[in-house]
Amino acid sequence: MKVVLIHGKYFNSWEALGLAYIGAYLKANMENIEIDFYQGCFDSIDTIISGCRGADFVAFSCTTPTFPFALNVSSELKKIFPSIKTVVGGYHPSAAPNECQLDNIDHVIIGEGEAAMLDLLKASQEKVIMGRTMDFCELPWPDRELIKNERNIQVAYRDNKKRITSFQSHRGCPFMCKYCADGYFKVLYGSSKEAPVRYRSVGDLLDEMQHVAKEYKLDLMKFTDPTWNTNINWVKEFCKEKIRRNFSVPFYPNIHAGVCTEEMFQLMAEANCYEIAVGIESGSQKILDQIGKGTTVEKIKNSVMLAKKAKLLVRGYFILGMPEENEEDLMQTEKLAEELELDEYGFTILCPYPGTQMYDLEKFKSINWENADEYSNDFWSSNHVKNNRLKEWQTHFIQKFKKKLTWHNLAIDKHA
Ligand code: B12
Repeated sequence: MKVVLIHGKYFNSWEALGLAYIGAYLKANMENIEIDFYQGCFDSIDTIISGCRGADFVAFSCTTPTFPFALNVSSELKKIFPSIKTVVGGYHPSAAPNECQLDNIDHVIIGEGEAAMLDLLKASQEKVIMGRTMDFCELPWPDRELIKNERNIQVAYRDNKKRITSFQSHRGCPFMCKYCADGYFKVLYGSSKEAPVRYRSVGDLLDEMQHVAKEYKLDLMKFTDPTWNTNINWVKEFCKEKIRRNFSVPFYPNIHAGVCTEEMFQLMAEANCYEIAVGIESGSQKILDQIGKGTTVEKIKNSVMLAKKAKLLVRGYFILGMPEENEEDLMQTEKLAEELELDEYGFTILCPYPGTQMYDLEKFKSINWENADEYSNDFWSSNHVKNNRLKEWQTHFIQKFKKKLTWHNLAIDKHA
């Protein structure tokens, strides 16, 4: 059987880790399977289509912005190879399965894709398939050769002068943030809102990291986990084991400010954590409470102070335009941003992607999601602040923190 896995077209220094897991799982559990991989930001549509010749299944990994690409390629494919079965999976199909049941899509998979893909290849004829949660002990390491990880590392090197790639340390998120598809609705887990958090064993994760760091000569390791420190004991165990192994390649995780201690940051620094990224979102306690962030302004201040004390670099992300946000809340965000004196700043405007509590199918029917995002968002307004005013605020923040912007905000600034 021939299967082709396709990752969307999106500027990308991040590898298609989800497809690398699926590819590895299929190879481990099926005999006589040939798997190819293409990624829209590196491979032309012609290359992808000719690579699909002879395929039984062509499966696309889709976020909302990359779903139109999948639709386009599958329509082209069906014209040339009508017998190929097309499959979509990932966050967009999981969040909006009904909107994905279209003419040129044969199967829609909701949730984690490894076991569901295997079932589909072996027998299932269902149009919509519900994936099951996977335990790390049944998952082989992601197949980085299959997904041509070196290409992504080269993009990272071009942009940062560092060879960087990412790892997954756990699945599921215990937080309930309303603006995140992994938070309030937990879209990979159906409507049950139950997302059992599964941690990888520290030993297995570090084995993979050491292997990949050596094989790909990494300078820095990132994590795909939207929040890396959901369990302080796990973090401490990871750091202690990394130190014990004398494994010195630096790492860079996303940190939730509500779950930090001085000891945790000190250990992270000792384990060679290079920088942390913190989703601060807002300086207004009212807004933090409304979005279900699970932390307080005081905890944010304290955690940033402790991280700096441990000599970690701190990047902070802020989201403007939460539903109940008003001018006063935005002023509080500005005050907090100044006070924290971060090393890097990112300022976005809320984007109500499917799977977030702010998504409204009727209201956002005409949005072209390929171009709409939180960095240059032309349509979202809070209940009190109109879109053009939110954009003024974003420009104001960008100007104010000009010397310390993340690359994505810098790119907008250059085009302004
Ligand atoms: C790391 C990350 C990124 C990286 C890129 C990751 C990549 N490889 O492309 C960066 C920082 C660049 C990024 C950018 C963006 N991201 Co992002 N990102 C994430 C994050 C934190 C982790 C994704 C990840 O790698 N997970 C680990 C891998 C192993 O799992 P996975 O990819 O989810 O794959 C599993 C399942 O989804 C499923 N699956 C995936 N593909 C397929 C395909 C098939 C056929 C099947 C059957 C199953 C399947 O099975 C996999 C294995 O179990 C998620 C949130 C999260 N908690 O996961 C948001 C998330 C996916 N991102 C999101 C968004 C919106 C974006 C951006 C649009 C933001 C922006 N404007 O910049 C872009 C779009 C990027 C894109 N490629 O489409 C949203 C998607 C919501 C939606 N409705 O689509 C998420 C859910 C966060 C959120 N805000 O809610 N992102």
